[in-house]
Amino acid sequence: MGLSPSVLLTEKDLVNYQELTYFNKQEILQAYRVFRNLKKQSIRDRGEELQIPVQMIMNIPELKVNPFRDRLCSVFSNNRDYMNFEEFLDMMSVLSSNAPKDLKAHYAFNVYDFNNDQRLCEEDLMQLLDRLTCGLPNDPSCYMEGKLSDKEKKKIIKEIFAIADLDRDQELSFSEFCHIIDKSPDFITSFIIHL
Ligand SMILES: [Ca+2]
Ligand SMILES: [Ca+2]
Repeated sequence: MGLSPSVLLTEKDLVNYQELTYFNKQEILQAYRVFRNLKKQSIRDRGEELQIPVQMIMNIPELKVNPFRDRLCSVFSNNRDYMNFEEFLDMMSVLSSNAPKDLKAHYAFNVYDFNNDQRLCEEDLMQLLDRLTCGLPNDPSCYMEGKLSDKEKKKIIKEIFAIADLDRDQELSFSEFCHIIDKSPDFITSFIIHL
């Protein structure tokens, strides 16, 4: 169902996208405007499908200040360097305030699982805390000082494990992660943005 760069959304597309996302018609059209505006700056036309470099998507105002924007794009795109409209729409839909908390939790877990092994280990949580407190590493535009020391981070992680690591294997499975989400909603505040 890839969209050609020159084609506007049809009524049928709009109906389909409303079924597949948590967006209404206006929100889908708004997402499409944002996506198509990027096209003006640079596009790669792969056959008939419009694809936008992930690097450009990460710089839209809605994502620019999100400390997980590189991970979000990586989780939602099949081709890690480019995104098509459906992938973009899917990402924005999950990030919207309409998306249910358990769906956000599912994607939050994948985003926080930096080494992609379906578990959150101490190393993943260290990176998570760094990004929550300082922003995106190697990006001066959203990086702030005020980093926690390793000792402070380890203390917090110890507390997280004490609450949520039910089988005591020093890692969080998805179901263990959900305990943290229930107790500390801050963990998914990075998962709500508005178009
Ligand atoms: Ca992991
Ligand atoms: Ca565990």
